[in-house]
Amino acid sequence: MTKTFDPVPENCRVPFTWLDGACVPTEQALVPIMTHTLHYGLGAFEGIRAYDGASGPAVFRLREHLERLFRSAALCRIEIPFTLEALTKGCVETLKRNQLAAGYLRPVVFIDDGKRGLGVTNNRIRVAIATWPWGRYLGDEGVQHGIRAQVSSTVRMNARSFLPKGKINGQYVNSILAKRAAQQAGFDEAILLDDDGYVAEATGENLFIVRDGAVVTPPTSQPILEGITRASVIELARELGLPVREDRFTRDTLYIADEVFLTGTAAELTPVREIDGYVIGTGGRGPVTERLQSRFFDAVHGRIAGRVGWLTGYRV
Ligand code: PPE
Repeated sequence: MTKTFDPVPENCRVPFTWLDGACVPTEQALVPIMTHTLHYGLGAFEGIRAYDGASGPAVFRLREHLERLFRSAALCRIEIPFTLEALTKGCVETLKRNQLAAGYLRPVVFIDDGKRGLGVTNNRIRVAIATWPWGRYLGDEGVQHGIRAQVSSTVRMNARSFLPKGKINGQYVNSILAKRAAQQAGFDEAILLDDDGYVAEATGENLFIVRDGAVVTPPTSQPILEGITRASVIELARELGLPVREDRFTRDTLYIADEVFLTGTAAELTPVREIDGYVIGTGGRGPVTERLQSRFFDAVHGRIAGRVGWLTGYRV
């Protein structure tokens, strides 16, 4: 069987990419083969979405995402050679130059070629901001009716060996191994447990369950990414008067939950309708999930007056 691949990378469909301080034509935004981060994975990145909302295009929680980028880099002992303000401008400029009223932004901080080997300390730190239009990460069908997930035999990396609070490039091997195994087994997504057997998160999403009307998600004391969508959904749920708890729970609790959903910038708010063959609730998008999802989409689209502070508007 011959394998086909798409010869045009998704971000090359936009004309400009920000690299080391300015937008350049995307075909010129290239890196050397011996880029340190390509070989060893030490680097930091973000995923940010812009939506064409009620008052025009706006980036959702840009500041929080860039603050996390700085924290992730600091965890790597990498100093980003730009200020938060410069990267804020860079993100907005990248969207504007590409005339994107909505899209996904991917800032990435990486170590350049220079000295070779693990122990390099003075290689240049580079920063790129790519962007592309990105539809529903787990499919239109997934957002509406839910996806099918597998509890992975791959365990979420622990904080003794890794830095789960950092969005660090190489750490994603953990997620991708789980994701590929799940896909090969015919599932859409993998859910990872932590070392102690408690549910941690999915491969690129935080996880919530709904049980007896309460919304429950693993606490940040577990080895999970402190998701910005997670934090936003917690706030929105409380605003709606729903009881929200950050509590540990095990795999069996997932199977008997009334509802399960995932949150992430890429995945937005996606219901899970089946896990390991167990049908969750009624096997579709549950009522609490639907309420929160619609509230979340209202927030990102600037339809909640009290939440426009989450948005950085721009013009294309
Ligand atoms: N956990 C992990 C491991 C994770 O990678 C993400 C984001 C989240 C939780 C949710 O975080 P937040 O986006 O702040 O709500 N995953 C990004 C990567 C997606 C990709 O395929 O790459 C994202 O959603 O942008």
